[in-house]
Amino acid sequence: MTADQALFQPTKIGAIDVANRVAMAPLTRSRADMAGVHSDLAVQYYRQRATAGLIITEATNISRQGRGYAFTPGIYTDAHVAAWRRVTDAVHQAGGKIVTQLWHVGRMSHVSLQENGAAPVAPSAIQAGELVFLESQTQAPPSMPRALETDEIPGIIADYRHAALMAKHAGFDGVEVHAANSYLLDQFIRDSTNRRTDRYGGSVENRTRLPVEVITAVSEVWGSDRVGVRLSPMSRAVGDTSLDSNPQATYGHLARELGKLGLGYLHAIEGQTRGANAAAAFDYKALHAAFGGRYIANNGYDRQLAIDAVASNHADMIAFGQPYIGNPDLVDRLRRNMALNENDKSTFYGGGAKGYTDYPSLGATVRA
Ligand code: 8OZ
Repeated sequence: MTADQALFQPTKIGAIDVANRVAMAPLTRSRADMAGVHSDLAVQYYRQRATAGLIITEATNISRQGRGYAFTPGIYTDAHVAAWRRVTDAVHQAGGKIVTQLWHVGRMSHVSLQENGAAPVAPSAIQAGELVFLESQTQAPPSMPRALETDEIPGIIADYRHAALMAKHAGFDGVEVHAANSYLLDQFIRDSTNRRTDRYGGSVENRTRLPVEVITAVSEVWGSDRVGVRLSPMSRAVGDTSLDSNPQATYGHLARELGKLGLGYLHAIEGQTRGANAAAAFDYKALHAAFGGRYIANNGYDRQLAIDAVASNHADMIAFGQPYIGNPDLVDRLRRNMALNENDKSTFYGGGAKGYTDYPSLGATVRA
C-alpha cells in the first residue's frame, strides 16, 4: 500500500467499523427550528455526506439549559429523537456511520435562550467574550452566568446521561462528548474560567473531575468503546482569553484519565478552532500517548497533510470541518485528488437549502 492509500483504508474506531479514515467534523449550521428539531433538510444534508468514514454531527444540546445559540438542534425530547432517527436511518442506508456530539454551552448563552429568562450556568460567575446567536436573528454578548452550586452537579451529569440515552433511541452509532472550545466542560477544565473552591475547582484533578464524571456516565449508557471526546487545549473563544495556564499538564492529565476508561477515541483540535493547523504549538503526540487509544486529528488539514498524518500514524482518522460544508463527496474528491468546491461563508449559519444541501458532487459524467 502506498502512503496516499492509507487515508482510504477501513479501520475500527472503538467499536465502530469505519470505511475510511476521513471523518466529518462537527459543524454548527443553525438550521433546526426554535425547539431544536431538525427538518428533512438535515436528513438530506447528512445523507449526502455519508461516504465519510464517520460523521460527527453538529454540536447538539443536551438540555434547554445547555443551549446557547438559536436554531441549534437538541437531543433531549421525543421530537428531537424522531428527527434524528430519520437522519441516522438515512446515513446508515447510505452505508455511513454517525455519532452525535453532546453539548452544554455553560456560560456561552443568553437569558433569552434560557427557560424563564434564567441566567446561564458556569463553573464560576465570569462573563464570556464572543457573541451568541439569538432567535431574533441578531447576535449578542453572552449574559452574566451564575456559578453552579455543588449540589447541582449531579443534575448536569444526569442531563448528559439522559441525552446519551436519547441518542441511543435515535439510532446513532455512538456519541462524542464536546469538551472543547470553551463550553461548559472546558470551562471547568481551564483555570481561567474555573475559580471554584469545591471538589470541582482548584487542582487539575478537581478541574477535570466533571468531564471525567460526565464521560463515565455516558459510557455507562453506551459502553465506553462507543464514546469519544473532543478537546481543544490551545483554542480560545473569539474575543476571549480563556486558555488554561498550563495546557500541556492539564489536558495531559485529562487524556490519561480518559484513557483509563477505554474510550473509543480522542478527537483533538490542533491549534485555534477554525484556524490553521498548529500542531507545533502543543505536543499533541504526547496527548495522544497519554490517552493511549484511537486519535482523530482536526484543524486545517488538507489532502497531503491528512495523507501524511495517517501514513505516519500521527492519527487514526482526520476530521475535516469546513471542507465538508461545500464538498458532500469529500472522500471521493480526496481519493481522486480533485479540486474542492469553494464555501459560501454567508450561508454557514441559518437559512435553508442554499449553502446546505445544494453543493454539487462529482457526478457520473465527471467520473466517466
Ligand atoms: C460555530 C458557531 C457556534 C458554535 C464550537 C459548537 O465551536 C461550536 C460552534 C461553532 O464548538
